[in-house]
Amino acid sequence: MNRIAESELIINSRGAVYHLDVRPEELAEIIITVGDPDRVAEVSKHFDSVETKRHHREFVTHTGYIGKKRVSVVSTGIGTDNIDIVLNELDALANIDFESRTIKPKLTQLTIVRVGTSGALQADVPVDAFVASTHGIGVDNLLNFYRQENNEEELQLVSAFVTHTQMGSKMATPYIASAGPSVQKHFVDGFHHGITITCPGFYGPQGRVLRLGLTNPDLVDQLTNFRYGNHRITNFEMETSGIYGLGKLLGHQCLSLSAIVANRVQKEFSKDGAKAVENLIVKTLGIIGGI
Ligand code: R1P
Ligand code: URA
Repeated sequence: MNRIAESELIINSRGAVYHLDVRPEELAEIIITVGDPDRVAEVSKHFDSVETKRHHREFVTHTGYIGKKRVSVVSTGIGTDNIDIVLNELDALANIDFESRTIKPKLTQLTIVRVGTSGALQADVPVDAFVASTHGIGVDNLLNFYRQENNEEELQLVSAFVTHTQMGSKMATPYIASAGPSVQKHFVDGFHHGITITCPGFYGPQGRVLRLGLTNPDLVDQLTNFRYGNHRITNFEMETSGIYGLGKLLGHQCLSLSAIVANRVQKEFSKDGAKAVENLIVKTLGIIGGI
């Protein structure tokens, strides 16, 4: 069995993984990820009990129980560079033996549900609504560093996206990954469903103009108008494609949920984004508690 070197998997003096500062026994198999570190407590305040609280950099982790179900909530910070760290360290906690530094013979499949905020790209996906992402198309480059595995529909969809947007020559090659079907099937009622575009920034990469000109001023319109069969793009954010891409390659079931705080077509922003996020947290925990 190959031993993973100290430089590749970094374990601190507490026996915890480097960035998250979490030990294997401190992580549950159902994990909610949130971007904002302050949102971790907004989730765990609904737990029946909390057994572990860890905090290192932007990575806050609370593990506790909803009824008999053990759940962790972990903050990722913003962006897929952080998702590379969080997904790899969550998987290491579950699937690498920290004593022998070898991959466990029997792998554990984690359920990972992102509860985040997002900007809608369709007029009929209003502020304060919820989106469950069927796919993440990443224009952020992360998955291009990994050997990807896609089915035929995913390849055709991302190819249609590249043809439609002409992204890929000057920008990173767009990649695609899908939601985990066994978790996705529980999040139907009360959610809009569609493709999420994951960007490497909030302003230019999401077509926002403050003081700088953009290479593609028509980006928002192009994404709004994209169709592939019944698929359309519902929203923009900054983590989904990384979670779906790495989660799939590592064998986990992932779903990205968003509270819509901005509508880029209607040019509106939620009057109470915190309330929309709270509503999504309560709805998500209710569903997870009942799975
Ligand atoms: C940008 O404001 C951040 O909000 C969204 C984006 O994905 C990005 O992380 O998600 P969170 O509210 O979960 O951070
Ligand atoms: N998060 C994003 O990344 N974009 C938005 O427009 C709103 C939240």
